Amino acid sequence: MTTKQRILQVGSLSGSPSANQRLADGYDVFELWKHGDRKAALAEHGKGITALVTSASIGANAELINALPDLKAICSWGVGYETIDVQAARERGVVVSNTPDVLTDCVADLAWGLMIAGARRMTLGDRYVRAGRWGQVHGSIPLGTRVSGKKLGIIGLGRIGQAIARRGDGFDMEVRYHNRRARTDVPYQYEASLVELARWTDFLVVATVGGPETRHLVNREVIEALGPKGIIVNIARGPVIDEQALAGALESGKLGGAALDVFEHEPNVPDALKASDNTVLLPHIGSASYETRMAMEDMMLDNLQSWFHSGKLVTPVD
Ligand code: 8YV
Repeated sequence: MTTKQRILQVGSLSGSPSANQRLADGYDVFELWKHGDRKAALAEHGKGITALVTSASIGANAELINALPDLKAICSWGVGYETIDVQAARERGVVVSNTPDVLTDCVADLAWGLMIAGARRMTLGDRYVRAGRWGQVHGSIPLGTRVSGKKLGIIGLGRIGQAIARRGDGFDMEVRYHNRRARTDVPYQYEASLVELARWTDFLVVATVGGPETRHLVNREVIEALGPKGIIVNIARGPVIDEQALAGALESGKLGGAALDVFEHEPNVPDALKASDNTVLLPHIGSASYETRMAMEDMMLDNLQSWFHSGKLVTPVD
């Protein structure tokens, strides 16, 4: 009989089809989230644990990393890793993996779904039909705005930003982007100024990484440059947009609309965004298709297995 390797799982991966079960089947899992006093639990059980599993939303801070004296690897389920203190891990010689590529298409698809839903008022129309208002009142919902042939501005032209841009071809859209630096491997025009990109575009899609360096990158000035006819889409991270400024601009009519999958303080969504007819609001479901969540799960488990077998991760970050 082979003894199972011991790992620490920070939180339940309930958004994954079978990750919790596969981890429990393959490993001796210490389930940290089931312990009320996390500090005491780590002090008692932390020694000897060499690998931990977490997710983009659950993360792993420096306190956790440093409470595990034998930790060597962090395997995360999710592509974003701003919630993992990679610097603290690096200082301790701990390697970190994420799940890139496998969710790119689903997140890009959702960005387009949001863009079209926002422009064509799809969720407003849905509410109208469900409320039995179709045929009861004169007229219909207010006219939306055309998507095909319009201008598409993308913030962050990484893997997901590029997948969003490629889909713009099918809609005859001109694409420009803002990024930390201009890319030499894409056919789209770079805008060094985010305000200028917002002023130029019809749809502004946020696809950048999260974390302190992009917090409130989309501020009041950017939002007002996008203007009363512009629509902002966010499939990246909530804090990239100043949510208060966004709500204020929607209320005062200085911004046309917002279609959002992510929020500053998830799962809390400001009442002003919920009250607006010009918003589309989703509960952070960019990667939430069965196929993609399964592929993320496979990749996280592959990293864990590879690290135990060879000391190497399959998809290390950086
Ligand atoms: C995850 C995500 O569903 O991968 C990411 O970075 O934001 C989503 O795909 C979720 O955050 C996992 O915790």
